[in-house]
Amino acid sequence: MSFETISVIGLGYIGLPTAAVFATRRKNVIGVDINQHAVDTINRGEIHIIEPQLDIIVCAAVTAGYLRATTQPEAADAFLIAVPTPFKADHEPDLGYIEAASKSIAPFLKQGDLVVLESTSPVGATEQMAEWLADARPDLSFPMTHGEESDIRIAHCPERVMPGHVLRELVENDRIIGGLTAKCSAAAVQLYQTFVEGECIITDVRTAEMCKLAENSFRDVNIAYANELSVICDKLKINVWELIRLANLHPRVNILHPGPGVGGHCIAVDPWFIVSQAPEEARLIKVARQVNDGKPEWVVNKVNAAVAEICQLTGREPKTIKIACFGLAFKAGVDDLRESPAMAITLSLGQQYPGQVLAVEPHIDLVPTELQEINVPLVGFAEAKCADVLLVLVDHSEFKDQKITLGLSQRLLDTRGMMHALSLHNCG
Ligand code: SAJ
Repeated sequence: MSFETISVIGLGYIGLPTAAVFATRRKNVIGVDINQHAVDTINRGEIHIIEPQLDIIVCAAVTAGYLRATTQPEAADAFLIAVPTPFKADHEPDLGYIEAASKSIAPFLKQGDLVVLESTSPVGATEQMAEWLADARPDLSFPMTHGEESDIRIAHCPERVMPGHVLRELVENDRIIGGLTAKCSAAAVQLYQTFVEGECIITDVRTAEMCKLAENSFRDVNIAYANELSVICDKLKINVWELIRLANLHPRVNILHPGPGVGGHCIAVDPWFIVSQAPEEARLIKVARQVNDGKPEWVVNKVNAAVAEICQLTGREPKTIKIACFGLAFKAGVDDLRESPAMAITLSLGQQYPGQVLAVEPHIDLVPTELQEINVPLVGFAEAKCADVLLVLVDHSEFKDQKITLGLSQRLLDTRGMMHALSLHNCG
């Protein structure tokens, strides 16, 4: 089996780095995306997302002719599907992008091809994908009906890389590979061994799907514990950062960091896939989601209390109070605003205090449309630090070295605990 031409469907935060890494191993990579802007940008050797080092390897791969992007799928030896799996309004998983991607590649499948689902998916999604492909190609045989003798091999190999460290983790992390049959798994292992230096560990397809969901839910539950602790500490007038530092001196305790909530397209989403499939059983997982989802509102209430306090102290009207939000991204060091609690909080404050909210986001040049619509400008650190309420939402390294001397009527609300030495009012 040899995979000389590899097609990656979905050129986002996972698909593009994966395509580029295959290209650096001199594979012919066809990247497919429905977004014409992304395709054009990549074909110029540039990137449409921020990820350290990615610009360099995409540029090199495109210039050397190993990576090419297109909006229309083409024939390949292996297809990797790396499209989003969001949830619908009721938290039910939305497999619409996987369905569309499957149907778009189906006409190009030929005997011996491998199709790998990389997108984080609810249990059963890979089997569903195989059904969509089989329905579209009755002339080919699939593992569900033909087992090891099938024309097409199908596997799930969830991506597990950390935004900001994608290129290193893609190569170094172990991969969980769940094929529909042993031959499917073996084919997928061979494909990933092109660049993966970690172990490629084989399991069954449903365990592979659940493994990824369990990892992210584990983190969500642990962050929820830190977030709940921060709310309790605020009520009991205890510095949560000091508390966690001390508790973590215990050899078997490792409490994570409280924050303004949990964002990103993974940890805030994936636990719902488990809840939707086991609603009676996934009690802790569901409550953790609710605790983390409730944190932005708690932060907004802390801002309201700070505004009221400043007004009482100075006799000013609430409508004269300026609020500066430090950070919009879902976490430090990235430009990604998806499911960002910092964005949700800034939007909520911008609506409540029209014309009074400023945002600082060193990773973004253009004001996001939602903020533009409610008149929240992007400003520099120097301007923002003169606001009345300084609300730290993201622990970007760019903020860490900045000096702030708070005036008597200024309030610092530091949801990330990064400026707490300066803080007068230090909410967790
Ligand atoms: N967060 C906290 N406190 C913490 C840690 C994180 O509030 O102590 C917040 C972050 O600020 C952010 C959110 O949680 O809003 C998620 O950030 P993260 O750094 O924990 O995770 P992601 O979403 O960037 O990446 C996760 C990773 N999963 C795990 O660590 C188990 C990554 O390995 C996965 O590949 C990725 O999800 C994914 O794609 O599923």
